[in-house]
Parts: sequence; C-alpha cells; structure tokens
Amino acid sequence: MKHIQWNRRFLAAAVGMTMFCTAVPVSLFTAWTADAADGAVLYSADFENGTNDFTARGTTETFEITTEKVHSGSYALKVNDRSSSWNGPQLALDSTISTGTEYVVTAYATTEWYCNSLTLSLQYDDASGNTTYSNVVSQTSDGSGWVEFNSKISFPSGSTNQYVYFECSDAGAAIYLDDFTLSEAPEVELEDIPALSEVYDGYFKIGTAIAPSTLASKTQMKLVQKHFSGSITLGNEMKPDYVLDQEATLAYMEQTGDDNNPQINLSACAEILQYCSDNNIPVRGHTLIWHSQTPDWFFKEGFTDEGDWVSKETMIVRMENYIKNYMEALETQFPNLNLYAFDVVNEAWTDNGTPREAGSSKSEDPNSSAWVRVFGDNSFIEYAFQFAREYAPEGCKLYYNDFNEYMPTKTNAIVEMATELKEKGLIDGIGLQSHLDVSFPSVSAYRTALEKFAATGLDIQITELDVTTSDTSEAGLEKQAQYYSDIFDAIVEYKDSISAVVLWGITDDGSWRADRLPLLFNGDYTAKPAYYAIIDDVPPLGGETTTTTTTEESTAPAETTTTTTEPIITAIRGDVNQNGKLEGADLSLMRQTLLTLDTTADLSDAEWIVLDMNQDGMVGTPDLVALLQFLLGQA
Ligand code: 9MR
Repeated sequence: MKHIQWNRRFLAAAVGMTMFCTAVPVSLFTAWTADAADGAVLYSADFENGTNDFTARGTTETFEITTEKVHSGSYALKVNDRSSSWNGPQLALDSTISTGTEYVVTAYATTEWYCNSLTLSLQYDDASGNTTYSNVVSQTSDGSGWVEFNSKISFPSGSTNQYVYFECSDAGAAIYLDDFTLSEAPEVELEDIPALSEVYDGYFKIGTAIAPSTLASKTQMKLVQKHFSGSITLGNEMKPDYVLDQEATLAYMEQTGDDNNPQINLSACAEILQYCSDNNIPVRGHTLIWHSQTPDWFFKEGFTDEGDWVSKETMIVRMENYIKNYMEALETQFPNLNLYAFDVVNEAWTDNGTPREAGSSKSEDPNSSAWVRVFGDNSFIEYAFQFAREYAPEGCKLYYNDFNEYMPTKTNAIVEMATELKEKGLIDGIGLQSHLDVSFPSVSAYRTALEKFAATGLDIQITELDVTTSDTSEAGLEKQAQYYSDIFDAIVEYKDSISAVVLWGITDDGSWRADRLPLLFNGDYTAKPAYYAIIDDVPPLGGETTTTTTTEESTAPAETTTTTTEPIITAIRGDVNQNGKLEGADLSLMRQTLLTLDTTADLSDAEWIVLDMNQDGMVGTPDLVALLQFLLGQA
C-alpha cells in the first residue's frame, strides 16, 4: 500500500507554538491584583513578611515564617502541629476567582523525612451546596528537597466557597510552603498543524472525552473545536451515579406512592450538553447500565442503602422508568442536542466471556455487579436494549461497550450477544473502548478483533482510545507513535464498519492514566509524535480499485494521472499539509521542508508530487516560487 509518508521532522520543524503568557513579576509582598489580564498573576506569596492570607484547615495547626527550610529569599511558611492528614495551609479564593475559568497554581512545598506525599487539593460547595474536595495532584516528598507544584485548576459553575490547600500523608509532619502563585491560565495559540477531523474526514468522526473542567480551559476547547468536534463523550457526568437523584426519587415516592420510579438530575452534565447543543457537536451518551458508578440504593427496597435487594421483576420496572425518565429529560432539556449514540450497556462480560460475579458498588470486589446480583445472570442486557430502543430519541444509535475487547474469549462472547440482539433489531453497534498499551495487545490481535466485530454487520465505534507507555523518554514516545500508527492502520482498514474514533481525553496531563502519557497532545498543548504518526500515513479514500484520476475538478494545479492496482495517490501539488487545499500554511511548510531536506533520494512518489510544484522534475526553490505565484494568483 502506498502512503504519503511525511517525515514528522518536516512538520514539527515547520510549526511554532506561541505562548501568550504575560510575564508579570511576582511581587515581593503578598498581593491580590485587581482586573488581572489573561495569564497574569492574581496572587503571590513569598512569606518574606508574614504568613499572608493562608489559614489553617484544622484547629490545631500553628503558623510561622521560618528559616529552617527556604526555597527562595530568607523565609518560608511552616505549618506545624497538624493532627490529621488533611490539616495544612489553605487559601480562600472565592472573592477573587470566577467559576468556569482555568487558573494555574505554582508553589514549592516540602515536609519531614517520615512523610510520603504532599497533595495539592481543592474544596468548594457545588451548585447544590454540597461541599466537595478534590485532589489535584499528589507528589512524593520525603522532606529532602522542595517539590514543585504547577497545576491547572478550575471550579465548576455555580460553585462557591472555593479553597486551594496543601495536605500531607503524615498527620504529624510539618508542611513548608514557599513561592506560591495563582494566575489565570494563559490562552495558548494552537500549532498550525492539520486538524484530525479534517485528516479523517470521510473516514469516521474523530472525537474525545471531556469534563466540565475542560470547558474552563480556552486552549483545551480550541483543541476540541479543531481536532475533536466530530464527537464528544462526557468522561463521567452522564453515568448512573451522576444522573440518578436519590433525594428527588424519595420525594417522588413520598408524593406519588410509586416506589419504583428513579428520578433524573442532569445538572452535572448540563453545561457540556448545552455547549454541544449550541455548537452542534454530536454527543455519545456514556453510559446507561453499568456495574460500576451505580449506587446500591437504586437496587434496594425504598431506594435506601439499608433496604433489601429488590426482585428481578421490580428491577425491570425500575430500569424501564430510569431509561424513560433519562431520555425524556435529555429531550426536554436539550431539544436541539445531537445525541447520536448511547452506550446502553457497559462492561458486562469478563475477559473469560462469562457474566460478572454478583456483587454491589459497596462490595470488596469493585468488578462485581449488582445487576447480576438482582437478575442472577446477564439477562438484564436485553431488557436494557429493549427500553433504550423504545425511549431513545430518533437517530440515537445503541451500542454495547467494553474494554479488553480484543481478548479472544471476550470478543466471542460480545459477538454472540450482539448477533442475537441484532437479530431482534435491538442493537446498532459495538463500542471498543481500546485502552491499550504499547506492549499489549499486539496490533494483529487488535486487528483480529476488528475483523470479528465487523463481521457481525454492526457499526463499530472506537470509544475510549488511549495508549499508555511506561517508557516516557523520547524513544518511548516514538515507540508509542509507531504503535498508534499501526493501530490506526488497522482501524482505517475497517473504516467501512467504523463510524467514530474517540480518544479518552485531550492532553496527557488530564488523562486518567496521566503518568503513562497515553494521549496525542502534551500538557502544553503541543502535538506528540503519536499525533504526527496518525496523520502521516492516511491512505487516500476510495483507492482500493483501479481508477484513473483526472485533474478536472481540482482547484489546485496539476494532480497526477495514474493507473494502478495500488490505491491511487491523490496528493495535490503544493498541498504540503495535505488538507486538500493550497494556502499560506503550505508555503511556510514547503519552505521549512526544503530547508531541512538533505537529499531527494528518499522522497516517496507522493512527496514528489507535493513538492515538485512546477513539475520540472526537481525539488527546490523554484517550487516555492511557483506555489507563491499560485497563491498570489488566487488572492
Ligand atoms: O475516565 C473516567 C475516570 O475519570 C473515572 O474516575 C472512572 C471511574 O469509573 O471512569 C473513567 O472512565 C471509564 C469509562 O467510563 C469506562 N471505561 C473505562 C474508563 C476508564 O476507567
């Protein structure tokens, strides 16, 4: 197969990223600055003149400025006499920050030799008034040096009483803090590189998973709009534990006497759904029925944790009401939302192709299932699809979704189940989560699974793609890029059966597996080798048959005319970034490419076509001039 094999070096060298980061000197004194611009420091504390605005979280802590351990200057803050691990210095932010905005906290902290970790955390009251704590990042600290914190934080809209604080795993250890700053996150200009959605236009939708905090980051949202606007999944907020509202369910029961009618609350997902609705971004619902992130009270008499488990018959009624209410709430509250897909059942089969063990969300075994406990087996799956078929909005396709989908016994169990559901007209597709690692599974095992799933005739979606690597060196990231490229080759092979490829996140630092860098973009929003690898070798669409191309419909100058049994090369002269049109970006990419090109000996046919703009059989400056002339003529 002939691919356009761009050397990543060319593209990487050709694009520059500009950080619009306003350099504001950190004041020697503590100061809240008013009307801070994008990227500006809002607050800084170097503890040279006192303990500043930090207060104690607990009741026993003592605060002093110390010379014992200092990161810079003469003093640092020492918080001693802590009596719980969560005790430590906190800073109230509520009068200074806005919700729905991203901030950056930087600080240096240390502790004592007998402590293991230091954690930066947030506290706030959510829109319903519930106090929420969230750990932003934990770092190992044995007190021998200063640990640097540099984290993006944000608070959900509607929240109040926001704090940022530091805690330490050992209650007895002192916490030392120095050089603390809080800034508005700078908006970063995106690299001028091809949009994934355009590269795969005509193949399948390219999407990602986001969280409410993603909305707060202007730069993340620019990445979403540019690369991933084909499909959005909410990483958590459409799961049963977020949408099932126990209080409203109990109130409804009290009011109506109906003790099997779970009530729905979409407040956690509302902001993202509204965004997708306003911006016409298709949404994958994730997920209706799952053993995990589903509260036990849903399965209990009287909808309380203390009740007995209900019967299968009762649970069928509850399941129907739950799905009906959920779909109705979505349709009523988001009438213009393009809810094009829903994971009706998630992760019901074990790797051995058997149902999960009977259990509960509170049991020791987090892999066990309350659905199996109540139904006795996996028969709940068919009921779920029946109800979803009945109540899902028109155009919403129904999927079964699972991980380790390439383990042969599991693949077979899913295929068998899906085939039966298909015969009954209940299912539209299979979701392959695809949480992969560079060393497992092999690309051929993944391809075999794709082949088996495609053979069912159902649609396939890659729903949660990420690829971890334990080797985070440059070489490790190159290996990861190669694996991504091979997996995408397999996915492209089955493109006729695949309607969407969804990454499980955008930048590595926001991933659920952040330490093993599984995504396509770095924390600073630059593209990783893995990104370049998957845009590198995208074969032309419709190239499987012997065809002759002509140049008639092209707005650009001469394309190739070729007859071949290989896929046709549809490269366009001068279209260096391969986005199907000639533009200024191609000019600068061509210039950079020519500057870094040592020899033309290794150029592929497609590269020749793209670079030899004036068709004189040579690649050089005259081609640059020809491209410039073409662009000027167009203007
Ligand atoms: O990405 C999700 C993470 O933030 C949650 O902590 C976790 C809790 O269950 O769920 C993650 O998403 C999972 C998805 O819903 C189903 N497939 C596996 C994903 C990763 O755990």
